[in-house]
Amino acid sequence: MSESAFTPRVFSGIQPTGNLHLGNYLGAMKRFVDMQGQDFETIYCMVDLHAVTVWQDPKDLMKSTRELCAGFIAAGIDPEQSILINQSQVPEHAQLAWIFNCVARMGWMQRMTQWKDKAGKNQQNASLGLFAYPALMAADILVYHATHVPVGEDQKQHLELTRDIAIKFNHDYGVDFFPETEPVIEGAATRVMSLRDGSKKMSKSDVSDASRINLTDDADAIAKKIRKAKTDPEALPSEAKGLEERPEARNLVNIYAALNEQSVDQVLADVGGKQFSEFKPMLADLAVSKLAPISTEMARLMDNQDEIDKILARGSQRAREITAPILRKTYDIVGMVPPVSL
Ligand code: AQP
Repeated sequence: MSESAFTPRVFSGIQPTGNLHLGNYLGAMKRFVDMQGQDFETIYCMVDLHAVTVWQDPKDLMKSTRELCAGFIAAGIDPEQSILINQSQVPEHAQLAWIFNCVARMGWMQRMTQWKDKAGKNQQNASLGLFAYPALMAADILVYHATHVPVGEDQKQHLELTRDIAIKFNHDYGVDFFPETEPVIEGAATRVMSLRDGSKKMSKSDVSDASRINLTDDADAIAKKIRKAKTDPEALPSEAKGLEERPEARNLVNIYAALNEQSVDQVLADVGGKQFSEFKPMLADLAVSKLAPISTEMARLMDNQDEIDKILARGSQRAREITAPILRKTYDIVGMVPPVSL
């Protein structure tokens, strides 16, 4: 089916697993805010059902979900303009995921690099939910007939699988029902790397807090982490190709470019030839000026949790106006008898 048959609609999500970081902000949240202002309906989700594919302390999960909602709003998501939800309040996500569990093939799931990375050598002991994670992600997206999904580079393979599931469902049932969703992986910071190791992605689960800038870090912590970030002894080059073999330098320049909404070439035209002793304070000032207002606003919103809970409840009401008819139509296609009124 041609994409134009579907309402332009953006869906994306973040796991409420704590330690929301600069990679989540630049790779995902900032992109979500950019897309909110364009010609799309925008739906953003705290994917709590995904979070429990690995153990979560219940109290931490609740706090992290509210904190993530506060983070979305502090970063610029307007809960009137966009729909903000936590996944477990919209049951159609999990219901459609079951259908997709029956469409997706074991071999497809076994090829997922995130499954291999997260289950590691102990796959027999990993949860069934962790294995089926990409089918739930496909349901998150397709239960809205979402046409575009902004994500970081690490989610590319899951989005390819989402398209495979849509194509197989449409083919198996002889329908043109689910769209082939487009990933939107754009900008200078689609893969922000650890500040301690330029070969590793900045990640919530890294044991070293110095590896990431958390959105809850204050100005002093941000400046200190950037000052201590791993670099090399060379001055910055004047062109992007001079960064090819320098992962840590490239990462800091990418972060600067993304925060300052410039291209890497524009940044290097200004800072080429400078030593890190000069560039790092510039980056720290920029990061503090962009991130400190977000952490201050998050803290303010977290003081009013009732308001956050109401935003999520209202979001799920609005979401279900979209998801309930799409799920019902899916069940009709599959041949499930609908309930009649008694
Ligand atoms: N380092 C990153 N650079 C750019 N984008 C990133 N994202 C995550 N890390 C980076 C993007 O953030 C969105 C939400 O990610 P998530 O929380 O759903 O899952 P994740 O990718 O598993 O996050 P982490 O930090 O890497 O967690 P752990 O440590 O648990 O594995 C996605 O769009 C993702 O691309």
